[in-house]
This record gives sequence, C-alpha cells and structure tokens, in this order.
Amino acid sequence: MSLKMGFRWFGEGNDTISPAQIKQIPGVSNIVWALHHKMPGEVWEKSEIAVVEKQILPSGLNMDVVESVNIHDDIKIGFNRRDEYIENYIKTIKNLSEFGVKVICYNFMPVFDWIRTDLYHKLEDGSTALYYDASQIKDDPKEMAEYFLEHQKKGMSFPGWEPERMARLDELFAEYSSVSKEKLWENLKYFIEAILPACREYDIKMAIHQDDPPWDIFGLPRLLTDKASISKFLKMVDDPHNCLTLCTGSLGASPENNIADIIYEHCDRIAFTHVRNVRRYPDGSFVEVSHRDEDGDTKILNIMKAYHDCGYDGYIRPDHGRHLWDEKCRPGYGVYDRAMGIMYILGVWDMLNKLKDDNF
Ligand code: CS2
Ligand code: MN
Repeated sequence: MSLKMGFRWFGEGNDTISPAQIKQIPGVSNIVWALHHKMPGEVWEKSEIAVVEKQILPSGLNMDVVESVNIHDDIKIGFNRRDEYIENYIKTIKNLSEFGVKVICYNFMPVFDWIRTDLYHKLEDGSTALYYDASQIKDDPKEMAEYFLEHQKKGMSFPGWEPERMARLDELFAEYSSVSKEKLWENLKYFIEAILPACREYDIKMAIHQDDPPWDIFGLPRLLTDKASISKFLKMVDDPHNCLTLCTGSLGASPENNIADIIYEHCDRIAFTHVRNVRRYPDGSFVEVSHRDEDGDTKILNIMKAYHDCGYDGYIRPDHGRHLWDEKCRPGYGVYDRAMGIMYILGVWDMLNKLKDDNF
C-alpha cells in the first residue's frame, strides 16, 4: 500500500528549495503548489499555470495537488457578487484539470487563515516553531495582522493574510458581522453545490481544510473544527468530489479531537492529508513540534495506523515544520524538519506494510 507523498513548494523565487532538490527526499512524488500571486476570486489562467508546469515537470514530480485556490470573501459572506467569483472559480477548476490536477485544497475560514501569536517560538532544543499563546488572543485582531504584515514586508508571503485584505480589516469585519455560523454553513453549501458539476466534469476533488485553530476566534465563526462538524459537512453535500484535506495539526490543537477516530469514520472522503504534530498546554495554547509521536499530543502513530487500516492511498504531506540550524525560511515551512517528517511518516508506513507480510 502506498501513499502519494507531497511537499509544499511556494514557487520559483519564492522558496528556498527547488523541485529537483525536493525530489531528493525519498518517497516524494508530487509538488503541492499554487499561484501565490493570485488574489482570491481571480481566474488562474492557463498561461500562468503553464509557467509553473515548466518549473515542476523536469524534476519528475507531478503537480496533482493545488493548495490553495482561496475563496473570495464575498462567497463566504454571501454577497450577490459571489456568483461572479464562483464563475471564476469554475474556470480555474477547468484550467487546472487541463494540467492534470486532481485535488484542490481550500478552506472556508472567515478573514484569516491559520492564526499564531509567535512565528519563532523557541523550543527546548533551540529550534523555533509556530506558537499560539491563548492569553495573547484579544478581541482586536489588528495587532496580529500588523505582526504578520511586518513579516510580509521582509518579503515573505502568507497565503490568507494578503496585505490588500489586511488593509481593509475593519471593513471585512463589518461585512462579516451579519454572518452567523448558520449563514456561513449555508454559504459553504451554496458554493460547493455551484461548483460540483464542474468538479464532476473535470474529475477534480475539492478538499476542504479544517479551521486552525479549531474554534471561534475574534468573534468570527469557524465551521470545521471537530468530528461532528466534519460529518455534517460531508453529509451536507454527499458526493465523492466533496472531500477533506484532513489536517491533523489543525484538529490536534483541541484535546477534544480524536483524529484517528475521524479517519476511520471518513477515510473514503479524505483526498489529501496534512500530517503535523502539536504539543498542547492546559490553557489552550499550543506549539508545533517534530513529527515524532512522543514529542507532541497529536498521536501521529495512531493516525498513521488508522490510515493504514483504512487502505488510504491518497495524497499526503508533512504540514508545518520547525526551523532548524539557523535556517532562513518562511515561518512554519522549515525544509529540514519537513523532510525529516517525511522520513518518519514513511518509516512508520513501511513498517505497517511489512507487518502485513507473513514472511517478515
Ligand atoms: C496550511 C494552511 O500552512 C498551513 O497551515 O495547512 O494554511 C492551508 O494551506 C490552508 O488553510 C488551506 O486552504
Ligand atoms: Mn494543514
């Protein structure tokens, strides 16, 4: 049984590693990519996709998985203009299918993508990692947006924290003020049902990423946070093209979540998975740690066993990694730690395979 192992790559000139170098990590078969210069709502043109194809294909890796094609706020809020942005999304689906893309990862988090209070939190081994200090999360998100913007000024891009959107934060919050959790569910359903015919026609699986952290924040509702909401989502549009990007790190920030249990329940609808480990603290804070099971609380071994028991053969990638050895990299995307994570995940997987072999 094999996994389709991928590695997230931010594009030429926007990452510290090349596809040819990624190919040197054992077991990697695909690049998880995106057009990082595109704003939510814009069509990804074939000519633009072709540029990335040219950069990836010589390495021998494929470009089956895109992360993310972000959703315009008007779709999440439910403004009339959403239909225009949905039309654009459908065009992007069609264009991506012409380059062999099979899975599109996306999220439906209002305003922000993942939230952390410290991008370089020092761990006891001297490395640094993304940290969420619950006591620092106040009602006003401005300070945090500024913190992220400061890093963007140093040339880093954070998908989901686009400076253009952060500049109109007050406006965005005002627009979202009428969006209850229930309304957000409705808007998600509307979006998926509208794009589903295209997903079927072009055989592309839409794989939603859970909310990170998995709870409401800054008064904004968050939908995909636990087993019940994931089940609700999959039932709401019960179609094999309506899938999950199961993110063990996002779900793992909450002690309520038994991730292996979610995998057993919904394995057939997981098109892509992010494997990452976090260590939780009693006050709701958490920090990202190495993939090794005993370093955190996510239960990586139970998770990998669940995937193996289910016969999972979908796409997978290590999600975040710590920053090691004075590495200069985008926060959360240390190359060394993610490569080590891959070796850990595949080591566990290979052994699970071997244990099924009577002659072993
Ligand atoms: C990613 C997310 O870096 C990360 O945590 O897992 O930002 C992810 O790319 C998006 O939420 C998917 O839309
Ligand atoms: Mn993730």
